[in-house]
Amino acid sequence: MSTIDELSTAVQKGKVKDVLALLETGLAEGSSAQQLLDEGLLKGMSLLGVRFKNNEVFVPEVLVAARALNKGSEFLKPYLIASGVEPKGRAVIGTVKGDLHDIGKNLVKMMLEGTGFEVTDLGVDVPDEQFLSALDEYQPDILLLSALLTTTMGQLKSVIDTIDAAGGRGKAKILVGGAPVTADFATQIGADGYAPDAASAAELAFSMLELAA
Ligand code: B1M
Repeated sequence: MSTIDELSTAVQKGKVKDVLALLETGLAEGSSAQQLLDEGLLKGMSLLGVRFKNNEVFVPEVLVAARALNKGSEFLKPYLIASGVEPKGRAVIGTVKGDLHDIGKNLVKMMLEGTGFEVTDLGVDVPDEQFLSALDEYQPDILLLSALLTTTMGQLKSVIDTIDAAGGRGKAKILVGGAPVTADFATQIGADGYAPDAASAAELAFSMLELAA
């Protein structure tokens, strides 16, 4: 089995030590950090996701796999992002209320840091009011909202409505994303932008910052 395939298997089994060792081996063999992330770590989680959907594995197994994936992507962080980037803007990110998924959010955060954002992470299951108060507390240029469930997509609108009702609109650009979210949905709920993946979220945030400058 190739190192990348072993990596995918180690994520599915939630073996943190093996994941870290295989990442070192993969880098030493000449694989790129992006390849190890996409074809190893994320592919492993995607395969596990299919088994999760088919009720072949359950929440505890998926949780240990998520932990292994998060540890693995933290390890890859210095290889994925340019070092020594000066902070160019501020961002606040979080997963909306009712939603505990954080792997995608963590990747978006990592990419934002790589493009020179100072990022405050509010975590998961974040109430609308906390996003609202973060606008004054951290004064971000960009507010990023992540939702992974069809049942929590509506919460994106609820956060935007809460900010609008409090007169907070215009304090920061609001970007939304997550697997079930689409560009059309983002427009419908009045978001300022949508990105399908972590790298394009960072690019879009950066271009919004440049436009505002
Ligand atoms: Co959940 N889960 N889960 N889960 N889980 C999904 C999302 C699901 C598709 C699985 C399935 O049934 N096939 C399904 C959702 C179905 C739906 O709504 N249509 C599902 C379900 C149903 C559930 C529960 C309800 C299961 C249950 O309890 N019966 C439950 C809900 C809990 C809750 O949130 N309240 C639940 C729980 C969990 C765990 C806690 C066990 C765990 C999360 C652990 C964690 O995150 N720390 C988990 C996981 C890991 C998954 C899967 C397997 C993997 C998700 C993931 O991290 N993918 C997932 C199945 C799958 O995706 N194949 C599944 C990798 C990650 C990199 O991708 O997050 O999409 P993603 O991020 C992408 C883009 O979406 C984008 O960038 C990233 C890539 O670059 N992106 C943004 C994300 N946020 C962005 C923000 C942006 C821009 C882009 O700008 C602001």
